[in-house]
Amino acid sequence: MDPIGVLVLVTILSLSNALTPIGQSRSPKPYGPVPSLRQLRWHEMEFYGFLHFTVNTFTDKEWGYGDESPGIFNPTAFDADQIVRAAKAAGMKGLILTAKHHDGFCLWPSKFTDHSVKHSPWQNGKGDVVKEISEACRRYGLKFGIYLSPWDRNHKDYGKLEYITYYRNQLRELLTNYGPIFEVFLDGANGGDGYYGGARETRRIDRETYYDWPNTWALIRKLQPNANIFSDAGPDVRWVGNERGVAGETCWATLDRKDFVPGRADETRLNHGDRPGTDWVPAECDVSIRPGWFYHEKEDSKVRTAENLMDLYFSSVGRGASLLLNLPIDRSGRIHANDVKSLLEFRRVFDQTFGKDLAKDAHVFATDTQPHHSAANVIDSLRQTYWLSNGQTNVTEVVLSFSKPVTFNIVRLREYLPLGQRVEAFELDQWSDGSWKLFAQGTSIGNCRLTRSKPLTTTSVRLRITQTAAPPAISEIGLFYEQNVRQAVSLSSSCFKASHQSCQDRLTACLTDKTDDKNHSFYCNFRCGPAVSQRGVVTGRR
Ligand code: FUL
Ligand code: CA
Repeated sequence: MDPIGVLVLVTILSLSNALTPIGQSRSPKPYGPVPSLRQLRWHEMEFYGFLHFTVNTFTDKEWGYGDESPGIFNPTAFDADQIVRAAKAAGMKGLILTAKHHDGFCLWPSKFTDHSVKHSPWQNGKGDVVKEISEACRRYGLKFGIYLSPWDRNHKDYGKLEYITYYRNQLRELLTNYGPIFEVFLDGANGGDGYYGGARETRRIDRETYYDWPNTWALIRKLQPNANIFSDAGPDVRWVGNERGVAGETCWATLDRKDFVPGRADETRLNHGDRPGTDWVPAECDVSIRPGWFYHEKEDSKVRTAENLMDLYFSSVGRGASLLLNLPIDRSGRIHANDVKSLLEFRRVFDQTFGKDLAKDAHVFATDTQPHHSAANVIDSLRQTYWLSNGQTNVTEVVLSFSKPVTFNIVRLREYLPLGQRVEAFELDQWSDGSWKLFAQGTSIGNCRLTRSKPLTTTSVRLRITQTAAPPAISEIGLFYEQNVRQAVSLSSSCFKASHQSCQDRLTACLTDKTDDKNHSFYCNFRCGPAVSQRGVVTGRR
């Protein structure tokens, strides 16, 4: 391992209470890239929310052109507590707010522009959405993050060097005045037509050089060392390659980061990650609870159901990624009742499912272990304890046996991340009629792997690690029972049917949605269309 790797591991082992191995005499050798402490904390969050709110909420658009008057931003009953309570009730561990979307309107009274809440009638120009949401997050124990769109269709200097100074000035405000920030979300949409201070023209930028990302990342590190930086290229968290909430069936937390540039993404590679990869850059699944990111009354009947949200949880968190679920703030300045209803129902189903871990009563045996890392560590509910095999047998396996039969249909596996992502393939068997029968198999595990099967009733469950790059370090094995499992719900919205439609079908369906928004076809191409990785051209990025 290189000296930086050693330093990271030593830091992790000495600083992190939650992840410090208990009763360990010497540290086993990690495999490949390992997570930083900030990434480990992020992994533990798993499910958090996005809040989209700007002038678009009042113009009924998804992308503002940049010429909207701040005068139209006027929520009638803005209630940060209601918003944060809805997120908390759903089980979210944090919220990321669009402090500035592509239209350039700022939800906080930035010193560097007049295009902000200080020129809105809301709270007589004295309001600050960033302040109110960040403070409510702290009151309710949620972490707070920001989205600051690099693309700004309002600013006169967009495309010139001066704009980079403006962007960094704004970041400085957001990262110094609003408390601890857990994630800075750097969006990949870049350049195209816009108002640009009245020029009303198309501006193209060079995605590789224009933003000078390394220096902006350094500024974020300096101001908020614990903040995870998200972009198409990390460096801490990567885009999963789609906005449907679906990580690859195989999804490595590792990536060859040098091959990626924010705003120019190889979606397939982002979806799966790279093995063994040069850097630890796990995936985040950003997806909306409605077809759009912003609130539109016509989508009140298109809110995802609790079952659909459960499916999203399995296809994101259940594949080692995180779930960043968007909740649009409505024109009153609250989360709409329909969305709250789905969130509460999701939480009820979630708790009913994951509230009882049936593995807790097991007797656990493994083919081989290393000192201080016994097999019993996989059922103690602690991520920082793990079973470590010595890799001296051909088949590495661990068996959970029960004195009375258990019935389950979900298995949850977790690797001990500070030792790197080691397992490459596994199989699960149940003891049935006097022999082992295979019921699930998979590849990457990482932070979390969920397998769903038909209900099984058995006295023994066996995990076999069939391919691994180093002796496996498994921190948790859980067994759960999900009642009333339904088929994945398909919603009426064209853009949600993504997973079982071809890109072209999705695009056609999206375009035939009736709307008076002149940007709609542009937006459909962006959300549903094929990827076009042409530098500086915005259409069809995702
Ligand atoms: C995209 C944006 O263009 C959407 O409007 C939304 O903010 C989504 C999270 O990211 O790139
Ligand atoms: Ca454990």
